[in-house]
Formats: sequence, C-alpha cells, structure tokens
Amino acid sequence: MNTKNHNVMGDERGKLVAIESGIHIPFEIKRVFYIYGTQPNVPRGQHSHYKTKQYLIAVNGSCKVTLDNGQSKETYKLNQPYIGLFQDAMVWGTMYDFSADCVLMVLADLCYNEADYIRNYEDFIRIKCNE
Ligand code: T46
Repeated sequence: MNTKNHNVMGDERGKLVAIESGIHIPFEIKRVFYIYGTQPNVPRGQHSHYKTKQYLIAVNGSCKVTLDNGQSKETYKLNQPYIGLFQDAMVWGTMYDFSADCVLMVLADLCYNEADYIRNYEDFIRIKCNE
C-alpha cells in the first residue's frame, strides 16, 4: 500500500495537515507543483521518471492514480486532503477520473528536468527489463 493517511490537526477554526521531509515523506522536497482544471475524461501523467520520486495529494476534489512498476499495477483513489500517495522513481503513473474541482498537489525530490521523463510506455518496459 503506497498511500498514507496523515494526521489531521486543527481546532474549532478548521483543519490542518502538516507534511515534513524525512518525517512524513521519504525524501527531501525540492519542488512543489499542482495540477487543476483537468478536462473531463482526460488523463494526466502517463509517464515515469528515471530518478524523481513524487508524493501526491488531492488537496481538493478527487482523482484516481494507477501506479505500474512494469510487473503489476495498482489503482488508488485520492479523495481526501489528508491522503498521500508515494510514487517511486521508475514507476509509471497515470492520473485520471478527475473531479472538476480537483487540485492535485505533487511534492518531488528533484527539480524539473524533461530528460528525467520516460514518456513512452514501450521504452519504460524495455528499461525495466534491463534493470
Ligand atoms: C505528474 C502529474 C500529476 C514544468 O515546467 N515544470 C514542472 O515541474 C512540471 C511538472 C511540468 N512542467 C511543464 C512541462 C510541460 O510543458 O509543464 C507542462 C505540462 O507537464 P506534463 O505534460 O508533464 O503534465 P502532466 O499533467 O501530464 O504531468 C504532471 C507531471 O509532469 C507528472 O510528474 O505526476 O503532473
């Protein structure tokens, strides 16, 4: 299971979830990005990274994520702002079934580098077979 339910803090004013490198997620955070406004029935992601590790949280709305390590696939529903999903390097990730209000926040351990992407699934499987 790659998902984690984070501790929800807060008080009568509202809720708060805190995520710290090395305590709640297994890497130092170098980059944060988020995707939103995804059109209906449009998947995002559909790639793997050579080195980048990611941690995904639907801070609003919901989506599904399928992680594929080249041998098996598992699908996760992210529908609470306290649920986090770890996506390791060399794992193919597909995000889909976005609600119209979904904001998917991603924490990553490396800065953006297009050269770290594997965007072709056949290439991904070939590289996995040679690992
Ligand atoms: C992921 C899903 C959830 C940047 O300039 N910097 C960045 O940090 C990122 C992530 C992207 N970009 C540029 C590269 C493209 O020109 O933004 C454009 C869209 O990126 P991409 O086609 O990779 O977008 P998605 O939504 O398919 O995938 C992104 C992340 O790449 C991916 O790692 O997990 O969001």
